Amino acid sequence: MKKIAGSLLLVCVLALGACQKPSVNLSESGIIPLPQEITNASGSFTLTEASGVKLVGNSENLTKVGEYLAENLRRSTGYPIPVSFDTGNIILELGENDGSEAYELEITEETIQISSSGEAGLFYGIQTLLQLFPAEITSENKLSADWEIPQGKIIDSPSYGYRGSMLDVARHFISVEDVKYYIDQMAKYKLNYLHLHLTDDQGWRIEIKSWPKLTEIGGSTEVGGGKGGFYTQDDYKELVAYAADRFITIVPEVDMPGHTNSALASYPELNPGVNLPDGDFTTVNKQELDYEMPLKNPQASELYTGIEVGWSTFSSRLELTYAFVDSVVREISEITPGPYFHIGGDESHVTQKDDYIYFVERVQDIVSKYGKTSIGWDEIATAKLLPGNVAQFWAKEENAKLAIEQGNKVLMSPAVKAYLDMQYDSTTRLGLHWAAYIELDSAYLWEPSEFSTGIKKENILGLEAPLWTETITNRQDINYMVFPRLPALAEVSWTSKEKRSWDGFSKRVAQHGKRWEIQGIEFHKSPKVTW
Ligand code: TNX
Repeated sequence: MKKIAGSLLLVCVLALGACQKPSVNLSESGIIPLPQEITNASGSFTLTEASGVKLVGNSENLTKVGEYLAENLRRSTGYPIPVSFDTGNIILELGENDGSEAYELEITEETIQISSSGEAGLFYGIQTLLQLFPAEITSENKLSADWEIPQGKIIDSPSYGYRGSMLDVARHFISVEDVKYYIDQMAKYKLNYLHLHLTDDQGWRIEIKSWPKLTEIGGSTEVGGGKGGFYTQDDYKELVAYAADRFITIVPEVDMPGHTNSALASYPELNPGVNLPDGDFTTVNKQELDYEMPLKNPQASELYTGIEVGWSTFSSRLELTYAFVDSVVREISEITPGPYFHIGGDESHVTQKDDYIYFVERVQDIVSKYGKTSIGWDEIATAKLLPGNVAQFWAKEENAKLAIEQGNKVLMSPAVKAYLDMQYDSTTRLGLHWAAYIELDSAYLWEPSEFSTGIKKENILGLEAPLWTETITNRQDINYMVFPRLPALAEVSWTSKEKRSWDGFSKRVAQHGKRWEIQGIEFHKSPKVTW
């Protein structure tokens, strides 16, 4: 046997590469999320100095999509990889241009062809293709490797339309550069929505031109007392564009009426005040408010750098609150091409129930006036939701069910499965554990449409994995919490339940570990996986 293999090798060497050495099957290449259908064929395709990308079809962004692929191949191979409408052995073929996310990828000895009727589908086909090359393809620097991939065919499409992640840029500010890095990581796993939690008690992170103190004062600190920071509207537009080039839609969140201390610290007049019997005015506990009184002498609250939740609130019966919200929603909506505006609504523990409902209903109207659809944390379903608005299930099943009873959809982010800030186990150096310890197998082993009776597939918009940042301060921390759980959750949202298995995923994720090492990503080496 050894002898035969040896002489085969010799023949191959003599034939200068014309002979195809047996490589791993397409189905063993370690693709995450797992495609719906993989057909193996024998033989392989090899990328060479002469390879190039050929575009077929008609769309504004086709060249950009082709360049994305070429750029990702050039970096590590050092090959020129030209992109043109004339020639090339890697063909990107766009059909109708109907926005489809489904794609087909066919690899023969001579060519690679990715076909889709949507630019997004082509982009996902590209992500699959990049994962087929040896791990070295992910290197930032030129390396030499055998750039060979197995022949075969993949037919693929997503299970859920909304596949997202959230970054809390309020508790600790995250730089434009690091958000772009996160977008790049999300793109590799075919995620398509990035929710930015832009405001919270500890910080206001988005410039509002008509209320400039929000960032000047409210953006000036963060958890632990660091210097905080904020995005100018130009920064935000840059993020929106960077994400769009990777088929990711930004969902901005302004969390209210609770979680609003940074705004209340910036503008005294947003704080409750009251007319005392002696004619003096001061701030008081909201329960004692006379809502009809004009406010005098309101005091700004103090900036906050701790991690308690549920203690701040806007004044629900104060008209100025809605003038404020109107400006904020208008300015952010103007620079947000995506359909959604996230209004927060969680943990408003010091807002009276009727005030909370009144607030949510008025804010939904404002969001709709500016052409956006509201998403809110599951508590918003205690109010009357506008048609099409979405409740993001994080804690309370009964709230998700209230949304469904009203005919609205649910975005699934159950904290016990989808929260990327939960510790893996009691020894994890970062993170919280109020919901659960979430080891990789736990993050992987669930199905959104079976999580709770009463929340069925047709009620679900999709899945989102939030990363809260009370304990997370930099890119290294982010990497440690999201790798390998983000790819696990991406697979839960992309691949249909029948195709998924822990056994298969744990083998594929180990292959990705090698890629992360090449990229310098310090990930959690889950003890459940043989790395
Ligand atoms: C709960 S989840 C919160 C956040 C915290 C998070 C920490 C949600 C809607 N609210 O304010 O950051 O827990 O895990």
